[in-house]
Amino acid sequence: MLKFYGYNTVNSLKILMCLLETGIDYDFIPINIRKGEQHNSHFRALNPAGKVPVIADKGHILAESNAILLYLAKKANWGLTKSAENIDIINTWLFYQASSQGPYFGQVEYWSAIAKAPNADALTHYRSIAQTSIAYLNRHLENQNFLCANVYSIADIALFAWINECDHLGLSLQKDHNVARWSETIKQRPATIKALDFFDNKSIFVTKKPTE
Ligand SMILES: N[C@@H](CCC(=O)N[C@@H](CS)C(=O)NCC(=O)O)C(=O)O
Repeated sequence: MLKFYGYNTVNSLKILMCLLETGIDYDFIPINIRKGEQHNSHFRALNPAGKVPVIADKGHILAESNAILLYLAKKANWGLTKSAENIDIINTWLFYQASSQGPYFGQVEYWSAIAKAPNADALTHYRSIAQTSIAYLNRHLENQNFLCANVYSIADIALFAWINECDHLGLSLQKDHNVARWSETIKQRPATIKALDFFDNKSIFVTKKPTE
C-alpha cells in the first residue's frame, strides 16, 4: 500500500486532500518535524532534503508536494490530467504555487510566528507580497469556480492549502471575494473536511486514517 510520510503542515495537507479525493488507499506515517524526525537516517534515505511530505508507492519514492499531487492524480486518473492543454494550465499553477505563493506565505509565517527577533519591515513587506498574490488569484477566479477548466483539480488543492492559513497569518480575503468564495467551496468538500479534521486532531502521532 502507498505510504504517506507527513506532518501537520500545509504541504502535507495537500497530499491528504488529494488522497481522500481520489480514494487511493494509503498508510499515514507521521514524521514529527518539530522533534527533528525528518533528520533520522531512515527518513533521510527517503528524502535527503529532510522535508515532508514524501510518498513511497511500490518502491517509487517521491518528494515535493506538487510533484506528488501530479503523481497521485495521474495514478487515479483523477481530474484533468489527461488533456495536454489542461495539464499545461495545471503545471503553471503548480509552479506558481511552489515558486511564488508558497515562499511568500512561508515568509509571512516566519516573520509573524517563528522569528526570534521580530522584524516589522520584513513582516509588512512579505504580507504585502502575499496580498498581491491573493489579488492575482482573485482576478483569475473572476469568471470561474476553479483554477483550470472550471473543474476542481490538484491546482486548486495546491493553492488552497496556504489560503486556508490567511487568518492565522494576518492576511485578508475581504477585498478578494472570488478567492473567499472559492476557498469556502473547497472547505465544504467532504475530502477537505476530513483532511482538516485529521490534521487538527491531537492524536496525529497515532497512525490512523480519517473515518470513511
Ligand atoms: N517544496 C517542498 C517543501 C516541503 C517543506 O518545506 N516541508 C517542511 C514542512 S511544510 C518541512 O518538512 N520542514 C522540515 C525542515 O525543514 O526541517 C514541498 O512542496 O513539498
